Amino acid sequence: MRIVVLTGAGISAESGVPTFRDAGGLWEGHQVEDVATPEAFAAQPHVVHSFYDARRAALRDVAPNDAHRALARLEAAVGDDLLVVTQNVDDLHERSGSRRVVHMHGELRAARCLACGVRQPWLDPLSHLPPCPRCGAAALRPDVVWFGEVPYDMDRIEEALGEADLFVSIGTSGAVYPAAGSVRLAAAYGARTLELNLEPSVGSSMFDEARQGPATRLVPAWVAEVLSGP
Ligand code: BV8
Repeated sequence: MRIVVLTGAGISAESGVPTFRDAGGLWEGHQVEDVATPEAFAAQPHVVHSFYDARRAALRDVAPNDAHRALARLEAAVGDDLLVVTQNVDDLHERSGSRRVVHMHGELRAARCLACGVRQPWLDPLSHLPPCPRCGAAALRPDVVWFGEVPYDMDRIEEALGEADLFVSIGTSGAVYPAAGSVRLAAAYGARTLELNLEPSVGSSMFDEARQGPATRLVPAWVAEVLSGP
């Protein structure tokens, strides 16, 4: 059975990573327009850099939770039959042992050079405008996908959705496209669809089944079901 899982901020919430839209979430600290758009970066690069520098540094204080670990267990059991597509820019899927992870909105622990275009792992701050290791230009930006920018790996994601027997959405409000359109695409190609979320998302009604609860309870239970199934 081929499974595609889409995760959002809700899967990292119990690890202590703030979500975007719940009370006290990241967007509350900053207006979306202030930090997650190329226009904001062009107008006030230091505000945007400090927003991402703070989130990159905060990764050192968080750890994967039982939901991330359950997905890594599932991948260990089914291998290439599972693909995790994440909207998250944290590295908790990788740190829990998942190998097959697509970061459609990029990663905090990477930088992209606006001069030579190279994308590279990056763990340090960017706000002091360090030189690009490849070309030397002081032109590095966070390697995340902002509003109005094209998400990464859309071809691979759409191909996987087209071949999926089961699509599971975990911890996302379904507010942002094209990620939020994944359930419709998967269903159109005949996949069964399941939502695991703290509360019904915007698109809950598009799923064959929607379960509510914390990811650290719902995801291990669902993985146990899959691993004990036929
Ligand atoms: C694009 C990276 C063209 C950066 C992010 C008008 C209508 C429709 C669409 C648009 C429109 N105007 C513009 C658009 C397009 C726009 C968009 O969708 N805007 C929205 C706001 C209307 N999209 C874009 O610009 C995208 N690009 O469209 O390009 C294109 C498209 C396709 C092909 C070619 C060209 C790019 C969007 C990417 C933006 N970057 N992040 C960063 O991280 O700073 S978005 C960011 O918010 C996340 O990555 C995620 O995608 C998104 C939503 O966040 P969630 O992960 O869902 O988190 P949220 O807080 O919202 O929800 C958390 C959920 O978890 C909740 O439901 C909660 O109940 C639940 N939860 C909480 N705790 C738990 C839990 N669940 C379980 N357990 C818990 N413990």
